Amino acid sequence: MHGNNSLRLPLAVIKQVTMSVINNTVIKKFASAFLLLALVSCAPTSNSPNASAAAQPTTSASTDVQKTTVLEGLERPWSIAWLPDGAMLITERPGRLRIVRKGVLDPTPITGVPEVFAVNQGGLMEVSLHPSFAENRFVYLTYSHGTNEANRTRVARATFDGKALRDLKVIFEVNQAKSSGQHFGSRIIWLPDNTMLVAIGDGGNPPVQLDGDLIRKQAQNLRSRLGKIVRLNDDGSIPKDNPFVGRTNADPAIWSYGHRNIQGLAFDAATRRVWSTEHGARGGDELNLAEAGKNYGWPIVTYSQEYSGGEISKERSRPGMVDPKVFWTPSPAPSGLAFYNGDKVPEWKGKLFSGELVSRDVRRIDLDEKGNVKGQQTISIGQRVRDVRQGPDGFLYVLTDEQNGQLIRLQPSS
Ligand SMILES: [Ca+2]
Repeated sequence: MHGNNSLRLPLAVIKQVTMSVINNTVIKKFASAFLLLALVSCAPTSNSPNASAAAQPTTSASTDVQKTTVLEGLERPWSIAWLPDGAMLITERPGRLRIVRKGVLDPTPITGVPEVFAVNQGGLMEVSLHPSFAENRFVYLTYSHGTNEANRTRVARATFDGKALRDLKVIFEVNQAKSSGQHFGSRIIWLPDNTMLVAIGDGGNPPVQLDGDLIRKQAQNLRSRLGKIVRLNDDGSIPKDNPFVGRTNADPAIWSYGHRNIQGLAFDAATRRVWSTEHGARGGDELNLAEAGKNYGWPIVTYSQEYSGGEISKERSRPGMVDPKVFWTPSPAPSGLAFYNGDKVPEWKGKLFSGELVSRDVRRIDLDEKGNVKGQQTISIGQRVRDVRQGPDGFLYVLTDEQNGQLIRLQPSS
């Protein structure tokens, strides 16, 4: 959670107010320069040894996107999935699965959802359909289960009969119980071989401990499922070609490791690239190109600092650990991530769209052929953004993490 940071909120507010009230292009350029100066001068990494090692592409504000509120009255919605008939399933973090048919939110939640531990960042999170949902009706949920003293992220599979979830079965869970309500992950994406990647958080911030040490160190422990992306078959079993299968002292479910708390996962089918976004603590949020067997460094290398302001690590990079494609300080708090592959909006094609909780916007990330970040644009939403998805109509859809959460459609205004 990007909470106790006195730095971020004022900047986010300045940015929002500045960008929304000023429409004159010249003044806007001046305002952008002012904001950049403000961000640079406040960046907590300024006294770090090699903080400037990674070149940071510039960010501009987008003005050509039309926003339409499609639905409201959702409580802390987390994830959305479209059924083949156009209906939408939406999770609400307190533990409800809602359905929207022909644009109308059914007042009665879907039954058969498991009981969840809905405290702080925990609750009902991802909803994802099997790639062959039309034939098998399989729906997958991720959620936190347990108590404040002992809880863990789970993945469950059920069949959806149009009204209720049937035959719900827990097909995967984190192998260690932890305390408190932080860092559960947990997104799901599907690969072309019908295996799924599931992102699991590192378990929490200091002072949360596990086995007598800070729990975040589990991200480097290959016997732990905390701080990992895991790869599973559609029934929760472990694929035989996972990178750590057969290796002693490693959990064979692990696909990549050294992650803090991934909240965005997206797959680019054309290049077969997996993109992930994860939160740092204070600053140092990351976009990563995730690959099998690789170590993404947390908490040994990071651009992030403790919420209290001290160093988590003096190291930003190390051989054998993968650098982020871009990092963000101060933390925008990235959430759902979409890779746009539609034909409806040609200027969006091949670009990433990252929801941002603290910045209350959607960040468009332009990539080159090698997957390096060329540029960034923010689309102001004005609410905490929890999820971003490409809808079947070829437009983008945003869920806002609010008590009266909304579903908002984004489309070019021209
Ligand atoms: Ca990293």
